[in-house]
Amino acid sequence: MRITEARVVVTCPGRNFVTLKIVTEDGVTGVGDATLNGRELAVAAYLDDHVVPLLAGRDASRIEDTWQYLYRGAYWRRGPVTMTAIAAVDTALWDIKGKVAGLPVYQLLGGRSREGVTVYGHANAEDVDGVLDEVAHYSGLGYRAVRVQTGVPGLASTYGVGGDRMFYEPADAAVPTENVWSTSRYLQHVPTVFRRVREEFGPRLRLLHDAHHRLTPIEAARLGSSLEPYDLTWIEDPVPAELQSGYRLIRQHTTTPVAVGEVFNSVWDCKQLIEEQLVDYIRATVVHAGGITHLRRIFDHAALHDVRSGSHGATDLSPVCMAAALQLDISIPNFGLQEYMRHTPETDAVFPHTYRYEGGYLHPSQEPGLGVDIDEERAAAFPYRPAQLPVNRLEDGTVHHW
Ligand code: GCO
Ligand code: MG
Repeated sequence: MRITEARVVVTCPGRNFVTLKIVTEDGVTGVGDATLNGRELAVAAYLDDHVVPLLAGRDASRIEDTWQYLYRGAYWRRGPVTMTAIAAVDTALWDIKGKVAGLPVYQLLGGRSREGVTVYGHANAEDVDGVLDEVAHYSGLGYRAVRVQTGVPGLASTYGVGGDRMFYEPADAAVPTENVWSTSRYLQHVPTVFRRVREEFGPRLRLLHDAHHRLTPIEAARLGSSLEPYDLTWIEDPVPAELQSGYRLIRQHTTTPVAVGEVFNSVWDCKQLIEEQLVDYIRATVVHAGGITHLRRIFDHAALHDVRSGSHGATDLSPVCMAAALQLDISIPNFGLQEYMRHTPETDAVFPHTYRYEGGYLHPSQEPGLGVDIDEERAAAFPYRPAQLPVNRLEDGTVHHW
């Protein structure tokens, strides 16, 4: 079954998404997400200029061979742009394989290992009272796990807070917005928030927090130990992901579990953290870590070391990525949690899908393939708009991690 065509669709139904659609000689189509927030056109160009010309005439059934061909064959390996482009091809080929087999992709991955995919939502607000309302809202929707982020007193803006609460979107300007950050204000504030949330909601609700790469290892160790009384499921990205040995120091000081990986692109980025058991959850995604084929490899490696999955699921990952993520989440033995930020109705209309939320779980589509598509006519009505993620500065003006 030969590939006859592959096209890259860039659309902006409220935010930018890049999608690859592959068509076979029998008219079977498959889709893959290729969105890299703030760098969308780099991946679109990589696909258009360097990948699409190689696809025509290839056998669509040879997923592994195509993955190796694009990874090894490029010589210049890894990195977010390359791995996102490979992921899009890989995801689209799994979609095609499922459709040809007449099975949802998770059946090809070994079938269901659980009844549903436990998700966590985002409770974001400027202050503690606001965040208590948001946690109540998610808990009312049936969520069993909630990520809690609030504004920090004395700082004008904070990661994770702002805009529309159900549809948080940080990539908000063509030239990056600048935020101001203070680690000391943050470290003093966060434990007070979780104390209130636990007092209000009791011990059962799972609570999570994202430090978004901003701390040094010893600061992260302090955050972890100050949050121990509130029994968090994880603190996420406590230090910049490049600093893998820094996780050893965090581990020496706290039993608060650690999650990392949304900016990782391959098993090589995860290897040390997994093998030394320096993290508890690995949060790599289908779209940024080489597709279903490679993310499965990462999760299998993690399973050997009792590390669980906790895949990134922000709104900058399209419903195509979510549909693919759920196929893996439902099938792997070491699933942990799946992040779920709702997409806007405009985005849902551009990407019709049949995965569904019910009572704290997402359920993958039962249709052959991934159960998601792109409506190219609707997509064309939303042209690309330049939008970048913010830049962070310390109070004295020094550029810091965002
Ligand atoms: C998360 C992430 C996001 C990222 C965003 C960047 O845990 O959901 O940290 O909020 O900032 O996906 O593109
Ligand atoms: Mg995060």
